[in-house]
This record gives sequence, C-alpha cells and structure tokens, in this order.
Amino acid sequence: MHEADKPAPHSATEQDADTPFNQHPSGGWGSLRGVARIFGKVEGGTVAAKILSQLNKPGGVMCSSCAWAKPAKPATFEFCENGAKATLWELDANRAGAAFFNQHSVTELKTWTDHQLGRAGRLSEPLRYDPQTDRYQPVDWDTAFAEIGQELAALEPKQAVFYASGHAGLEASYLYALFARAMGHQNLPQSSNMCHETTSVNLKSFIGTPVGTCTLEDFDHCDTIFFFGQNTGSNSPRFLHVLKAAVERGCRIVTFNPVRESGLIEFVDPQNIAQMTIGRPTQISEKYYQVRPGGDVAVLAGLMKCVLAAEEAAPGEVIDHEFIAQHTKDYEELKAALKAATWAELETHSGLTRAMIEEAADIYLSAKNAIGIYGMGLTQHVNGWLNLGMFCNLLMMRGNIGRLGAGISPVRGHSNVQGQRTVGVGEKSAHMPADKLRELFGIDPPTEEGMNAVHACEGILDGRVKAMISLGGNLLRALPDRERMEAAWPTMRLTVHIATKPNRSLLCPGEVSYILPCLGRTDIDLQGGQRQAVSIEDTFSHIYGSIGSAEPPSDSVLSEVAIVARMAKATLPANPKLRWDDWIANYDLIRDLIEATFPEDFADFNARLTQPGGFYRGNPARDRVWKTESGKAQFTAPPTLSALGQAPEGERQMTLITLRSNDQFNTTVYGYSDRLRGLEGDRGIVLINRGEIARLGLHEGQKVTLRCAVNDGVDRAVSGLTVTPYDLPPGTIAGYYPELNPLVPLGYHEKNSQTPAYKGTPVEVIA
Ligand SMILES: Nc1nc2c(c(=O)[nH]1)N[C@H]1C(S)=C(S)[C@@H](COP(=O)(O)OP(=O)(O)OC[C@H]3O[C@@H](n4cnc5c(=O)[nH]c(N)nc54)[C@H](O)[C@@H]3O)O[C@H]1N2
Ligand SMILES: Nc1nc2c(c(=O)[nH]1)N[C@H]1C(S)=C(S)[C@@H](COP(=O)(O)OP(=O)(O)OC[C@H]3O[C@@H](n4cnc5c(=O)[nH]c(N)nc54)[C@H](O)[C@@H]3O)O[C@H]1N2
Ligand SMILES: [Mo]
Repeated sequence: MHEADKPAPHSATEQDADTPFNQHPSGGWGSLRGVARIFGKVEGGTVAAKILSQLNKPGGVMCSSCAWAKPAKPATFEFCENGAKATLWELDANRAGAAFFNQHSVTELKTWTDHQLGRAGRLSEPLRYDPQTDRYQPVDWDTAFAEIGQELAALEPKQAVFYASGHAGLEASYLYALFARAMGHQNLPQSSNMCHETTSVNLKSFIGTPVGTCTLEDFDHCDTIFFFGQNTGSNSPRFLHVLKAAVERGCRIVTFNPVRESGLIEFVDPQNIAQMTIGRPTQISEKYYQVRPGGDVAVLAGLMKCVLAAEEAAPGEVIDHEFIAQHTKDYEELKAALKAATWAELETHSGLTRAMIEEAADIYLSAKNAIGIYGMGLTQHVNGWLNLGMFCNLLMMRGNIGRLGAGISPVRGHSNVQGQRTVGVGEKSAHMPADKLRELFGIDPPTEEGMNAVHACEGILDGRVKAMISLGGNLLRALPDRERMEAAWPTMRLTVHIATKPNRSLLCPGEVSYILPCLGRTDIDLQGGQRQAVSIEDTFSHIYGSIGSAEPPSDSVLSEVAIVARMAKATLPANPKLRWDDWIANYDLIRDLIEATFPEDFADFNARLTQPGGFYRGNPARDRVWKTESGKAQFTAPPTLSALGQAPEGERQMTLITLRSNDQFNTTVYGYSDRLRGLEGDRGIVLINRGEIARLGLHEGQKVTLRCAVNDGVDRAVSGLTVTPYDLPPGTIAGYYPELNPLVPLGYHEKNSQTPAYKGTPVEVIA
C-alpha cells in the first residue's frame, strides 16, 4: 500500500488548493439550468410541465429516477434536477422505430455513444433482428410472442435467465417472478445484484432484514448522521432537503468519502427564493473525511475503539449494555478484535489520522440518536459484508438500531429495485413462498436455487445459459468484464429486450433476438377501457401507486404487464389458474394476488394504493425483532481491516473507483456535465491527485491506459483516458461507469452476495 503523502483535508471547508472543484453549492440555479438544458430538447412541454408538477404526489407519476421517499406532505415541486431529467428523457418526442433501425445497421449503432443511442428516442414498435441485413426489422406482436414462447418452451427451464432492472412496477415484476417459477426456474437476477445485494444478503444475516430500518420520520429525531459512500447531491437529491432541515435543527453530519461530493458539503434549496437570491448555502457535513477506498472498515474500527475508550473513562454511560445483553450476540469477540487492532494499521488502511477519527467519534458520542447512511461506497467491495457488519457494530454498541431517530439506512438505487425483490424477483425460493404458489396457481415451484447476475454471466460464458430476457435495464453495459461478456452474448439462442429506449445491450443480438417496446411510467396505460396504475416501493419500504398521463409513444407499444403476461401465456401450458388475459385487463387483480402471496406486507393493497406518503410494509428489526439464525442481532469481529479484495502493490498500482456523473442515470448518459464535481465535457477521463500524477511521472492532459491488476490470466485494459488532476486520496484513481467496466473482473466481487467490486479494483497506470 502507498504511504499517504499528506493527511487528507478533514473539515468540510478545507480543500486541496490547486485541483478543480465545483465552486458552487449543489441545488441552486445550477440545478435549474441543468434541467433546462435537457428540457429545451423535449417537445410537448405542457404535458411535461403537468407531469413534473404532479411528480411524486398522490395520483401522479412516481419518479422513475431514484428510490427516495415521496413524503405525505410534498413540496410544491417534489422533484429534483435528476428526476426531471429522467422524466423528460422518457417523454422524448423522437422515435426509434422501424425507420430508424432500417437506416442504421447494428454494426453502425455499435459506434454510437450511450448518449446518442438514448437520444434516438422512444422505441415504438416490436422488432426482430435479421442477421442477413444486420438490422432490426418490424414484426407484429403475435408473431413475436409465438416465436419467443416456442423458443423458451424448447429449452430446459434452467437454461433461461429472466433479468430485471429495478424499474418495472410491482405488478409486472410479480408476474415475471411467477412466470419464471411456473416455467420451472428461478434464474431471476436483478440490477440489485450489482448494487445493494451486499445489503440484502448481509444485513439479513446481521440484523435479520434485507432492507434498511429507517423511515423518513427518523430524520426529524436524529442528532447525528454518519454518511459512508453515498453521493446524495447526484443520486438522491431530494434527500438534501431532509438533510438541510436536520442540520437547521442542530443535527450534526459526518461524511466519509474519497471524493469531496459537493452535495454533502453545501446546498442551496432551489425552491427557496430567499436562499436562491440573497441567502447563504446550508453547510451539510460538519466534518468531511477523504477516506481511502476500502478504508471504511478501519475507520469504523477506529470509531469503535473510541467508543470503548470513552466507556472505560465513564463506565456505564456510553455503551448500551442493556441492548447488547438483551438483543445481541458475540459482543465479546468484537471487543477483543477491536483491542487487537492497532492505530497504526487503522491509519494505514483508512488514510486518515487517529486524531481525525477521534474527532468524528466525539460527534458520534455526543449524539443520543444516530443514523447510519450508506451507498455503493460500502457495498461494491470484496469485503462489502464487513463494511456493513462494522457499521451495524458501531450503531449497535450504543443501541442505535430499532428506535426512533436511529437506524441503518442504505439508500437504494432504482425507483422500484427494493419492491421487485419484495414481490419475488430473486433467485432463491425464499423470495416467493412455495406454498402460496401451490395454493393460488397449482404450480410446483423449483427448489433449486437460481442464478444471480454474476452466476448468469458465468452461465453465458460456459454455455449453460441459452436465453436472456431483460425486463428493462442495460445489463451488458452495467456488468463487469464487458469485453468477455460482449464476446459471449451472441452465442445465446434467444435474447429479448423489453425496453423504452435503445441501448448497447440491444446491439449484441443472440441467434433469435427481439426488441419489445414498452410503456414507461409517465405513459397512459389504458387496459379494459380503464387507466391502470402501477406501484413501487421506496428505500424506506413504503409503497405508492403511480398513474401515467402522457400519450404513449405509439399504438404499437404495450405495457410491461401485457408483455410479460403474453410471453408467459405463449410459453406455458394452459392452466386455468394462470389468468394472464384477465390480469392484463385489470391490474387490481394482480395486486390482489400480491396481497394473497405476501399477506404480511400487502394487507388491503388496492385500498391503500394512493395513500399519501405511501403505506409502510413494516420491518421487524425496527421493532427489535431479529429474524436472524440466532434470533439475535449479530456483532461481527473483523478478520481483516480493509474492504479491498486486493490492495494495490508496487509503484504503479492504484485502487480504481468507478463513479456516476451528475448527468447520467446508470448507463443512460443525459449529457457531459458533471457539474457538481466541476468536470465538464468529457467522460474519457481518469482522476488522480496532483501529487500522484507527479509521482507517476505523468502530466495533466496526457492519455494513459489502465490495466487491471487482478491476476486471473485475463488481460483487461482501457486506453485513451485523459489524466485529470482531482482532489483524491493518494493511491486512488477514479473514472466513469460504464466506460471503465471492462476493467472489473467478473470474479472480483463481494464475498457473500457476488456484488461486483466496482469501487475497489486494483489497476496499473500505463503512460
Ligand atoms: N442521478 C442519478 N441518480 C441515481 C443513479 C444515477 O446513476 N444517477 N443511480 C441509481 C442507482 S441504481 C444507485 S445504486 C444509486 C447509487 O448511488 P450511490 O450509492 O451514491 O453510488 P455511487 O455514485 O456509485 O457512489 C457513491 C459514492 O461512494 C464513494 N466511494 C467510492 N468508494 C468508496 C469507499 O471505498 N468508501 C467510501 N466511504 N466511499 C466510497 C464515491 O466517491 C461516491 O461518492 O443511485 C441511484 N440514483
Ligand atoms: N462500474 C460500475 N458498474 C456498475 C455500477 C457502478 O457503480 N460502477 N453500478 C451498478 C448498479 S448500482 C446498477 S443498479 C446497475 C444498473 O444496471 P441496469 O439497471 O441494467 O441499467 P440502467 O442503465 O439503469 O438501464 C437503463 C435502460 O433501461 C431501459 N428502461 C428505462 N426505463 C424503462 C422502463 O420503464 N421499462 C423498461 N422495461 N425499460 C426501461 C432503457 O432501455 C434504458 O436504456 O449497474 C451496475 N454497474
Ligand atoms: Mo443500483
């Protein structure tokens, strides 16, 4: 590991003097301009304005961007810059239909950027790939479903994989999960497999719940919030309003992140005229520590050492012994491991000084109620499980889980990513109760565990997987090890994309390949003469109905529910209990089935669909009921003090973190302005701090190659990246997702959940 050449700045206002950095607080006029830049390109402005004004409000559309809560008492505009971009991106007046695909061959489209492909517009008719002409050509829906059904029915069930990106509503997702199991497999990978699967698997084993324990209400009662690796300003901007309110009533925020993300530094509320014109920005983080990637385990260990030291100084006043005795297991093992960890080790791994960690610990100790927030900075590491275990440890030592104003709160990604898992999209039998499937539909579900995203990729590489159905998403672009995956993808017999817009995953067709265009959440979904609502679950386990009000892109676009149901009907033998046509005609019936299958979560589902603030499906850990193996909350003794699977070695290796810009939603690239980081115009960049640039003998603007340093016999490199000085800890290198995905090995992933280690890949910098 590299020696720190100097300690990182540690207060929110300190900044490396000579590296580019956004000089403006997040929010403010910049966020309005960010929207206007894309809004200007969209026709149908009045419909768009109406949808935006109703966004995230009861009876309106629930934003298709992130999974943040939709409060019961919404603001006048309950949307953010990026929510507006996502909405307007979907309301695109351009059409990518038969004419578009006739004009451009697949080989040609492969040379387009992600941005250009998205700008081609909404997919507007079903298409089938023709290898002769290398083009997607129009096909009618009946033919499409008949052929897809025939192809799927001809396979061994487990040769098929049904991927879902966390976007489709609960109704389509439930039918999808049912379809897979009725067919005889549970190969149901989901976008969360690349994201918060670390949470789903490991929080479950530590505290018995696969999801966070907080609700919005907790943010009115907490005294401190500890932030690890979540970029609020870009990825869940409405959260900034909640943070601002918390700070204004005295809550203290401490952030650990290798990058100084401006949303967590300062915020100007774009809806507050006074603050916009004459006011001062709200300082969000009181302390901001630029931890090294993977250094959070060491930080958390240090914080806990401080808790132990404080308890020694004032026995009985610091640690919640009652909570520990009554609710937890293995505290003594943790204590012993913490005692054994030396400050020297903790400083090396974290890149922070003991004094910095002690300073942060003082804030934690001063708080009665603490909330822990985290995102991809903790989950996308080989030892992501340990990051979460250590975070739970820290909170549990002072009883900060399972009471008002406290808890652990992962910020989920896609708008319905959590909900899809709740209604059965997942590879395990536990995701959908077998007895209910027998009772409701007379089907005997498979017992063999299915494939998650990494397992599905392995299956594609070794030929076990023959068909890939994608309910949304851009899997091939989002996955690790892209070059290997792109080469293997076309060997599949069948690829089907249910999508709203073209993307690169459509450009690697299998032998038989379809694009099935679907309605987006903003579109009117008319079935049986009635406008249908769909529903989603947010990051706090609240469920909301969403009703579209824009004209669909064409008459030849079907709803996701209809597409899934008609594929299922064409694939499966007739079964009078599988009433696909009735379900397509009335989504209330599907919600009744969801309620019947998951009665604890969805009581009175239809009646509560438009309840302001959503309805809460509850969380046992919030009530200190621990659904773990032991029936207790589990402390974790750290076997190592770093989250990295492989630390960088030698002079030229660095740890790569892949980032999202403020102008993208995952693989959808709206534009080239990473405004909040002060970076503009180019995504082919690699960020390194000035000291490291000099140490490596590089210079600003130089083109370099990154080569993956995980030695598994495969050569992985990305070239032509422009060296850009940026304020980062030493030994750290950053660049954009998805451009850098070829560098991350498929096998380099979180230990228990196989979430790819997109934030901790060792790479070599080659001039
Ligand atoms: N506008 C917009 N909104 C989005 C998305 C989007 O692409 N655009 N994506 C959605 C999705 S699917 C998801 S999952 C979420 C993702 O939202 P986040 O969880 O915020 O994920 P990232 O932006 O990938 O990275 C989060 C932060 O982790 C930091 N980080 C990297 N490595 C480490 C580390 O080792 N330790 C610590 N402490 N921090 C680290 C990075 O600097 C970054 O600030 O956002 C959702 N919302
Ligand atoms: N290097 C690196 N890789 C990463 C990450 C990282 O941080 N670093 N993050 C990972 C994470 S957290 C995630 S969640 C994954 C994301 O992986 P995915 O969820 O697979 O990717 P998205 O880019 O969100 O998918 C965008 C596509 O969804 C389709 N779409 C949009 N709206 C709809 C709709 O309403 N219905 C349907 N059917 N389709 C729609 C459009 O065609 C669009 O092109 O990427 C992962 N990959
Ligand atoms: Mo995600």
